[in-house]
Amino acid sequence: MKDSREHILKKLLDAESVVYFTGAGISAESGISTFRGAGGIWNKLKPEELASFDAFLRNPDLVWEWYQYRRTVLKDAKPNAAHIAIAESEKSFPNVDVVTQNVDNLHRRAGSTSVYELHGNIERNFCIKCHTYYNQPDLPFENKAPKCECGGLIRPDVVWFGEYLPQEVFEASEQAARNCDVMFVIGTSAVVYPAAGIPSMAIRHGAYLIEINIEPTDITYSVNASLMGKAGEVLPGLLNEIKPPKK
Ligand code: BV8
Ligand code: ZN
Repeated sequence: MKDSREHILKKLLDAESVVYFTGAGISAESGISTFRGAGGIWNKLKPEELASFDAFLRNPDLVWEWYQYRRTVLKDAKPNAAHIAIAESEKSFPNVDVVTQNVDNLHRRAGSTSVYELHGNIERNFCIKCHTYYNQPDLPFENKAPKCECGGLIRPDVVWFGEYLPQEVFEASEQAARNCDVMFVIGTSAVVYPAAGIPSMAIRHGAYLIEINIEPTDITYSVNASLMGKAGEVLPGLLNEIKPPKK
């Protein structure tokens, strides 16, 4: 049995520090496809075939083209009601951090001011030889992996399978998880590590966990409250109930 709505609202009203741990599901209502579950990209492609450095070296143009396709989808995408509710909730809680596995930059575009990107950002690219950065929109949307002046291949600045997460970002995310009173776990299948270990760290340090997903996940059994439904509907509904009164 999970906690009642009244109990959840009480926890939120008392919260000083809130962390939103998000995955691809929070961007689904912005038209960005998820990786797993119904319609997920991994259903058609294998992650190892695309999201790994070996895959990139084996076929740089194929991997580059996949990211270019995702960037064109992103160009027309907008932050949805869930991203916006998170940004606006900075007025409701003294301390708000977003720890995201997403690379789509939608939390920042929604106005969130403290965003930790565990898996990088698709709008940044760098040369694998000299590490010069080439960020969008400087790079034309061509479909062949471009080359740096030094001759090195240019790759997206995202974390692929078998690659380490950015150290300071990961440590800051663990710190936020240890210090928060409430952690939302939104739109993630919670299967990719070490990111998926962040919610368990919050639980070990006494945080109250609220999951929002359209289906149960690996973490559902261990959260305090599991709210089934679309993030863009469930989250604004909940946060509206604790919004500070309009001055
Ligand atoms: C690492 C690239 C240390 C960026 C991604 C062998 C060798 C090395 C490591 C491993 C190995 N075997 C296993 C590992 C560990 C591996 C891992 O965890 N594998 C899993 C799959 C078993 N992890 C790694 O490799 C990590 N690095 O361990 O380094 C190391 C180094 C060297 C040697 C040894 C160890 C790196 C992990 C990062 C991989 N990068 N992508 C990109 O292109 O995006 S993974 C990919 O999955 C994305 O990054 C994504 O962020 C991540 C997690 O997915 P989710 O966000 O959860 O999305 P998903 O589609 O799964 O779920 C969506 C959810 O939303 C669903 O639950 C759905 O129900 C819900 N939903 C849908 N719609 C809605 C909704 N909810 C609410 N509202 C809606 N409307
Ligand atoms: Zn270079």
